[in-house]
Amino acid sequence: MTMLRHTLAVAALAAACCLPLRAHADDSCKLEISANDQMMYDKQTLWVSSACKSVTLTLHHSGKLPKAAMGHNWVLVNGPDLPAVANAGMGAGAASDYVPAGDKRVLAHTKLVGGGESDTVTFPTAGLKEGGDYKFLCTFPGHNALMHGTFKFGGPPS
Ligand SMILES: [Cu+2]
Repeated sequence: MTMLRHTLAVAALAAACCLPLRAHADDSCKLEISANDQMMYDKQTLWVSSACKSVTLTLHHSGKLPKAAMGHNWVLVNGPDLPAVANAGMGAGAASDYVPAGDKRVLAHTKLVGGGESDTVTFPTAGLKEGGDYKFLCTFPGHNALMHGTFKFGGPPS
């Protein structure tokens, strides 16, 4: 009995020890998110391990409407900056994909995509804090009210 309990304890320890190794695999630092013609992302929360030195995110537009009518992008910001970046994005206009050039509040972003298109961005995590308050949004005018979510860097997956 004691022997069995010991064996189980060792097995549990071994499993616990090696789980975080998976976080180092490249694939776990890749994210996918889709947006549609109903002005919705398919995910409200994105998570990556803080072991990721960089993150690669792909935005898919699963709809059919053109970029000018229902364009979507994916913009990463500090939570409190979301409303200001949404406003600044509107001001930047379609030619800039609704992302103000050189805006330090924009931590990462994709291009604006229309129905059937996708875009991928890879960005370093060096400037991100584990457990920080990060949000993502679409800056196409009027979209951020519905199109926003939480980006979690490190901490427990959700
Ligand atoms: Cu959008």
